[in-house]
Amino acid sequence: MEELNQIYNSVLIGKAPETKDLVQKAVSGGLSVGSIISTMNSAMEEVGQRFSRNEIFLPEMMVAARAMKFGMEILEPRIVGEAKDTKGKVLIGTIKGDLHDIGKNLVAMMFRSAGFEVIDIGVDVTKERFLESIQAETPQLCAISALLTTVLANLAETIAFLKASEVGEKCKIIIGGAAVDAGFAERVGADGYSDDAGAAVQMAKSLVQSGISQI
Ligand code: B12
Repeated sequence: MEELNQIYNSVLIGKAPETKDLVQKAVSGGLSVGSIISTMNSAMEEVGQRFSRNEIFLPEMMVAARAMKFGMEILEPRIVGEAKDTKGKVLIGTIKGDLHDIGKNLVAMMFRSAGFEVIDIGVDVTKERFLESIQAETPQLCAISALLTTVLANLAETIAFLKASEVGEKCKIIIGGAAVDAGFAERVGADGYSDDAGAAVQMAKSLVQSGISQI
């Protein structure tokens, strides 16, 4: 599909205003939000691979991220819409040492669109801040994003810290992001893992329905 190819290339080379225009045209022309997001995700995947092969460097990765964010600005109101009822409350953040937030923001949008109340506490979040925020906000779920392998120790430590705390029994922890997988999630005692924002919402719904009480 020509429009999707154009969006892919525009994100890949980091043309932010052009990406915004192309995404606007694509949605006006009836293309699905899901197909546009997965196209932009594929472009970011390719950006990551080129970065690993030293074909591009940090500035190129930054402009590509900015382009995807511009595209997401058009999609956000279409994803989030008007939630009619509350399915539960989710607190979300990216783990300490990690500044990646595109995936976290996408997961937050999907939760909002499914009727969850979302408290986004940002990036580079310490275990103490996770705990304080959970105590203050009393969510049923805490969602943690991690894209760098260098932050996996922080993530494991944070999960152990929260599980050993007074919120441990009451607030379930789900994790995701390029640095983690289901095996890691199980080893560190997370209650759930997903590699995809849509599937994360389904998992969250079943965790909430399985009778987790609010703190
Ligand atoms: C964009 C990007 C950046 C941008 C981030 C901009 C931003 N505001 O987020 C910038 C340029 C700043 C950046 C910086 C760096 N980056 Co970077 N970055 C990427 C890149 C290309 C894309 C990430 C992205 O946004 N993808 C699109 C989103 C939608 O996908 P996603 O985040 O994976 O999220 C989806 C799922 O994972 C899941 N998900 C995500 N979070 C959660 C949470 C929960 C609870 C759940 C259930 C699901 C879930 O749902 C999302 C939607 O489906 C990746 C490559 C990659 N393949 O991931 C590298 C990558 C993550 N970066 C990498 C590196 C090395 C760095 C730097 C260290 C580079 C440097 N030398 O400085 C710095 C680190 C800065 C820091 N301290 O965080 C490496 C990490 C390698 C590793 N093994 O650790 C990668 C993998 C690139 C590579 N192949 O080498 N980066």
